[in-house]
Amino acid sequence: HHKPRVAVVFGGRSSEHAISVLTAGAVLRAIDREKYDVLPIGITTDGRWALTADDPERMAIADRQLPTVAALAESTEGAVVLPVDPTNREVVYSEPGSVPKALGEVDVVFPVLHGPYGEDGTLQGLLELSGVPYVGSGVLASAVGQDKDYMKRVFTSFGLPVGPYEVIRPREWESDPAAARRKIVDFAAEHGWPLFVKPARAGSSMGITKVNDLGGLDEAIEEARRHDPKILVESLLRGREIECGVLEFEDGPRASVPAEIPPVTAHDFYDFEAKYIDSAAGIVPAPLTAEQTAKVQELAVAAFDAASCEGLVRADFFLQDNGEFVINEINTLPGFTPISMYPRMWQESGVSYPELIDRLLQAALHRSTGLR
Ligand code: G1L
Repeated sequence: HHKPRVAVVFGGRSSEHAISVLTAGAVLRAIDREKYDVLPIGITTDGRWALTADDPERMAIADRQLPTVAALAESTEGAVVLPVDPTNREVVYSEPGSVPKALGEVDVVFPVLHGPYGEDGTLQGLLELSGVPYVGSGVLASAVGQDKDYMKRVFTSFGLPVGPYEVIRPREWESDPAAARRKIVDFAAEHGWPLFVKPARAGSSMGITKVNDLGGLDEAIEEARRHDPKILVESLLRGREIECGVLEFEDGPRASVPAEIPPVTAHDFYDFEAKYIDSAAGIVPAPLTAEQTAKVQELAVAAFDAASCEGLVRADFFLQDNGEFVINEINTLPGFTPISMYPRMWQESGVSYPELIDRLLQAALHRSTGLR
């Protein structure tokens, strides 16, 4: 019996490639090597999979340069290179003209990938078909977590409070933009300006515009549609931004202490960088009453269950001025550097970063493949 082999899959065809490499570096540093063997598998921005060196020191910002899988692969003598595929189960790599070396069987995949082709269910589907267990949510929950339209529909059907929104589907805009515009104007008449126009499926905060009046609407729609032909319109939710982590324990999901994201002054909303890098700005635990804390923890676990999440989720809320929470979204692969909100909330709840990683790996290894 060998130690379980963990393939940490990172990088990928995402604008958040470098964040993924930084996160994978932190994960590689924190995995218990007495307990697990580790295979770092990078995906280049053009989609090639390669075994990279197990060298977390090089997966960091150096000389003001963001790390990339391509740079890691090129500059690691002998360490890489030919395409590997953990879904082959037996990871094999070879150098040109040499006998392939078997690295052994992958027991579990730790996906450190953001957005399309990483956390949207597609990688999860590939791993299901290959019969490889993996950390985190399955196909359905991952896809729901990536689509703000279906996410809200799922929450609503489970009785969770969501804010007002409208959806403009691709054919609606393409066949009758005037009718779509009217739909949004009616929405604004009911809920007020400003509005946020967002791509329905996109990582982070890209393509989102705050629209103050009718004049800015078309450009905001076009901008959102550059990221996704399906768009969402939401009203501005006034209130405090509260987040809560959910982690699967042996006996089921539990909620962390919540955190508060203070209002950002320099930006109009909590943007990409703030979310992944400067999350040290979040206040953990959030200054809430015992009742408010219990309520948001209950809602976070209910959101985890509503979307059929597995392993972990970060649930983001607004605490409105009337004292009611509304759920804004869930994140099935939340920011995961040691200073990101999700690990910080668990740290404050008594679960350290290495223990968090161990729990996620154990949950994945104990999950059976197939329907559950
Ligand atoms: F622990 C998990 F579930 F495996 C995990 C893996 C990756 C949690 C969160 C993340 N996050 C990311 O990979 C990130 C893309 C948000 C950083 Cl790129």
